[in-house]
Order: sequence, then C-alpha cells, then structure tokens
Amino acid sequence: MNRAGFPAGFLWGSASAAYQVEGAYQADGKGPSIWDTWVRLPGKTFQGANGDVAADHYHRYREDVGLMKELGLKAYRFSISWPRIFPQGKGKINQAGLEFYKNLIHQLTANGIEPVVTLYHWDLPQALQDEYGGWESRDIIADFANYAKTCFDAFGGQVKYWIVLNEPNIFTQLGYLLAMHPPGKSDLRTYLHTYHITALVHATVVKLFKEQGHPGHIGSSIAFTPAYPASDKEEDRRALTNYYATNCWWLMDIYCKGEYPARGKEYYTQAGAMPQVSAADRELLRRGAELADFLGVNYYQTATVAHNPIDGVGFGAMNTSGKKGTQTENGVPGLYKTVFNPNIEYTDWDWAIDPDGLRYGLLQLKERYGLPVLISENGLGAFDSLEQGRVHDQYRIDFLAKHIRACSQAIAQGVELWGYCTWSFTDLFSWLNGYQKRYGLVYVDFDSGTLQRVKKDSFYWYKEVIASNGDICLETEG
Ligand code: BGP
Repeated sequence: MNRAGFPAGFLWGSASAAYQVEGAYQADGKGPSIWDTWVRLPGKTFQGANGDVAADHYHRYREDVGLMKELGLKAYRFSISWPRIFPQGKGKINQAGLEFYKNLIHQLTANGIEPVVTLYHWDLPQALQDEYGGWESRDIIADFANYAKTCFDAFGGQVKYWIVLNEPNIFTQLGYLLAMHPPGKSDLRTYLHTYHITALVHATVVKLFKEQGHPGHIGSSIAFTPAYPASDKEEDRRALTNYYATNCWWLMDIYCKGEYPARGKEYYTQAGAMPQVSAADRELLRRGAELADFLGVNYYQTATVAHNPIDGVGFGAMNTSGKKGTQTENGVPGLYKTVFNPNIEYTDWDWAIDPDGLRYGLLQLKERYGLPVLISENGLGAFDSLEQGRVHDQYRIDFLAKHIRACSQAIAQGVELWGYCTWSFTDLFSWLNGYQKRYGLVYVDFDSGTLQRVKKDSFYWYKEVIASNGDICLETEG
C-alpha cells in the first residue's frame, strides 16, 4: 500500500447534531420536534434518556468552540434545529433561533474553524408531523425549501459547506420500517415512499442553492455500510448482490445518479413496494445529482452478508445496552442476512471494527459515482471512565488512527477526499443508547450533572494528528 499524505487544506473536523448536543429544548421560542415527543413515550430510548439538556451546548457553545480552537480543529460539523428557526415548521421565523446559529458561526469563523452545516439531523418540527405526516407527504418539499432558503440567506456568507440531510437512509429505515425512531411505523412501502421524498427534498434544495448562486459546496450525508460475502459460496455471493441492490446502491444511486438501480427496482416492484416516480421526479433527481458537489459519508462499520432463505430471519434485536453479543442476526427473508464475522472485532454495541472497510468502501464509491467525498462521521462508541480528572481512551485513539490511515490509503488510490470528521466532538446523547455510549474527544460529566468538559487522551492525540496533517497516523502501526 502506498504511503501517502493528506492534501493541504484537508478539513480535519469533528461533528455533532443539534438534538444530541444542544439541550435547551424549549429555550427562546424553539418549537417541539418529533424527538422531543418520541423520548417522552415510555420505553423508546435507553433508560428513558432524552436530549432536554444533553451537553447544554446551546448555553456553553463559547466554551466548546474554545476547546475546538485549542484542538486546532479545521472544521466543525453541526446541525441547525429546524424548529428553533421555525417553531411551527413554517410561517413566522423565530429570530432568537437564527441568532443562536449566527453567534455560533461567528464564533467558529473568528477562530479559524470552517462551519460545516447540516440542515436536517432528524429533529423535524412536530407541527409538520401533525399537519401532514412529515416525510410521508410531498408537502414537506416546499416547507423544507423555505427553511433551507432562510438558512442560506442568513448564513450563506459565512458557511461554505452545506449538508442537506443527515442519513436519510437511517431515519427512514428506523422511523418507517423498524419502528425504532419517530414516528414509529413499520411498513416497507412507507419506508421506500418516505425515502423517495427525502431524495426529492435533497435535489430541490441543491438546485435552489445553485440557482440562487450561493458560494460554497452542497451535498447530503448517507450512512454507508459496505459488505462482504460470508463465504465464497454462490448463495452468499448472491446475497451480497441483493444487499447492494436493495440497500447501499438503492440508497445512494437516487442521490448520486438520480435513478434507482435496476435490480432493486425489480425486487421492490415484485414486493409491491416500489415508490411512485413521476417524469418530473426523474428530471429533478437527475438535476440534483448533477449539481451536488460532494457526497457525505458516515462510516462506522462493514456488514458480512449470507444467504437467508425465504423462511429465514427478519429483523432481529439491536444492541442498545452495550452488552456485547446481544445483537442478533437480522436480514430480509429471501434476500440476505447479516452475520457476525469471525475475522473482525466488535465494539461493546456489536458494531464491526473494520478500518479497511473504509478504504474499500471509498474505492467502491469512487468507481460508482466519481464524486468528491467528505467523511462526515466516523468514530467509536464506548464506555469511558473519568479517573482523577483524566479519560484514558487509547481504544478510541487506535480506532481513529487506523481509520485515518485507511483514508490516506484511499487517497493514494485516487479517492478525492475533502475532509474527515470524527463523531463526535463532545460526548452527547446517543439516540437509542442514552448517555453511556460515548463518542467524544471531550468528555462531558453527565453522571454528576455538572456537564463539566474534560479533554480525553484522544483530544490531545487528535491535536497532534491535525498539527501534522495526518502524518502521525501514517507512522504509527497497530
Ligand atoms: C449516526 C448518526 C449520529 C450518531 C451516530 C452514532 O447514525 O448520524 O447522529 O448518533 O450514528 O450512532 P449511535 O449514537 O446510535 O451509536
């Protein structure tokens, strides 16, 4: 493997999302989001945890940006909370909401940190869910465009990187197929229909951004889980093809090419679940795909895929407790199932630790789409402990170092990579796993409730990574 460095100007970043970090869920005129509602339903999140206070970033953003500056961070990815700007989803603007992000963006740029702004990281205004079923209705397209335009007009001068949607594949799968996120539905047709609407929203907003001539770059971030076949057997290799056709390529082609893959269409048509795609949709999606500047990739793990007979497993149990081994096999009967890979280590939440999967996945994306990539999330969820004012998270350093090295290998193999954001900057609320699953470079003392910030060992290490433009990861083995 070539040893290659990172290009000058590489965006060494770190990320967060509004609902997971801000808290202040009712402050200064913010309206309720579907997550404010969901966490109040019994049994929906780990031990009933919620983001009411979270890391209280809303009130502590100056301190947090001070830490980013100390770290030498080049880019900070965060999301704007739609219901802070439009408490009802549309109509009257809440100026205090705009003011918060204006201040945050100013604080970042004044400290030489590039803001990377996500417009939607899952906290839909509850009012739009109530009015027309949120993502189930095409009405959301105009309301989202109005919200996006408001943000472009307010922040366009200072923000050069925009991510329209965060992981539309995850919020529609978990929200409309697996009933684990709001609004808690479970129907294949509705899942595919809502996903199609996310693609229309993405394309509409990308087009709007370009037509209005805003400077900068725009794209969306998809969660990408590349996969291997469990064995060389013909049936496992077929399962892998099914996985890509109905999963990865299904999800990404519509964003990056403006059309669904043929094999996936056949399958979903037979299943009676193919979304309605009009000629106008096709035109819009193609245009959106042409105009988007980059693909955001959230990479955490790979999957290993095996044959799954028609009477085989469906969706299994998800490990949200951190008790290793509690995740069960899951799959789509007749298509594929995902299995544990004996050659790979797993986290306490049963996520495969596979740095080379990142290199492999980036090369697949290069071949298929040829788009520049921004890694908008990558990180390790773990139990951390605060001991005498320190957090020794060598396991996180090892994880990140290997993934950064995989990025450098992908670059050496021709991938145009703009940046890399660790998930996450501070510890924050993990949607289904509460506060015990930590990802941050900065520890937040949730247990005592002081929310005190403590720099973890990984913070000091990432500081050196940035200062050396990634070189220290190329040198360390392990
Ligand atoms: C991604 C989300 C993030 C974050 C991350 C870690 O899917 O975009 O918001 O939560 O995953 O996931 P989790 O918190 O479930 O461990």
